Amino acid sequence: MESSEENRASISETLCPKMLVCLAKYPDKSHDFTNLICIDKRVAQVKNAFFQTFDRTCVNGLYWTKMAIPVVDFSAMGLQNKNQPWAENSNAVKDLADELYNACSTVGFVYLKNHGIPQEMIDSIFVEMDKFFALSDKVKTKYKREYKFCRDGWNSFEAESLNSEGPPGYKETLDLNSIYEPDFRWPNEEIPNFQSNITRTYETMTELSFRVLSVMAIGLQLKHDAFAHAFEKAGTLQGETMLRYSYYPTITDMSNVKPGQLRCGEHTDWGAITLLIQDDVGGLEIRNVEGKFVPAPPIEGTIVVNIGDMMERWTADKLKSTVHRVLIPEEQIKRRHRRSLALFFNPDVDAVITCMDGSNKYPPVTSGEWVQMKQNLAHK
Ligand SMILES: O=C(O)CCC(=O)C(=O)O
Ligand SMILES: [Fe+2]
Repeated sequence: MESSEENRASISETLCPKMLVCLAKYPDKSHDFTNLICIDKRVAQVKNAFFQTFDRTCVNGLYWTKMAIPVVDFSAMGLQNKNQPWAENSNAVKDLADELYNACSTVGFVYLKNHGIPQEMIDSIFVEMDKFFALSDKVKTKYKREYKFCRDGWNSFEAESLNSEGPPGYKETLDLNSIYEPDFRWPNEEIPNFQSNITRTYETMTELSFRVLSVMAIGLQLKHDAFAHAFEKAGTLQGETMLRYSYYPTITDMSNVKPGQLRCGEHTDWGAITLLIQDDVGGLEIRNVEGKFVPAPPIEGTIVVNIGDMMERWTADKLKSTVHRVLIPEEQIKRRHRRSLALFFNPDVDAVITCMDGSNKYPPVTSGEWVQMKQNLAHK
């Protein structure tokens, strides 16, 4: 940016505990910085940001770039207001539904802020999960996921290729699906209170997912409960919802990395919606409509929601399931371990996914058949 333009900018900076929040004001409105996010080693949080790395601008020594992924304020339906009644035709909910629809029908990814999941809960779940990944492989093997007949448990290092064409992801994961079944294998012996802590988070994320689905349904001009009936068995063997913690180990020696290997290969998610909470390391990228991968950096206090393949089918392509991946950072210093927590909020095994607009664009398929097919590809 030219220095004359730079002088017109008045940017106030407030240091948050982990993040620099930059608020840009252009008195003459010649530049709208509400859609920009600050980069340059520090990540900033700006209302409704859009990110495109190829379009970088320097203002007052800070680099700004357009965000590809909208940030939507979920307050009207956030869990912090869950005791207050809400009306599907209130203006606040309708506006939110429009914003969410716009994001999910174009980008397929959105950040939600003011979602109402307490930060302490998120922090404590990362602590609990890290305890699991710190166990020896011998102990973790007690909880191993056996693919043919089980959707729960630990996937050892490099066990999964989400991009079935490419090498396996440089990661381990812990999958929790049928957590309400009495014989669920909880590592309570090694990690006291693991079950109660994880269950509490699972239930909170599930509650938020139902709210997100309600808002999506309204945005699609459907009744708010149009999707809810298909998610009644989450947490049982008849459910397909899965909580997954991904642990991407530190990469100390690049010679251990296979050609073309990523932390998580290029893929779309298989199910309805995914709620994703990442730590502060970064590396997640999504493919934009021009086919370019653009960063989806961590933004403190937000969670990412993205559309999966089943939701795309269900809505006859109105909502978009977008390809994404997690990179291995080029710089050594960034190759420290990374973690993410995802709730794949998926319809029950026997739920039949039929195009909601009655178009028959895709033949009906059960959620169970669909997930099984995808899983077989990822774990050949
Ligand atoms: O770790 C992440 O940020 C994303 C992982 C992911 O996309 C997945 O597990 O489906
Ligand atoms: Fe994914």
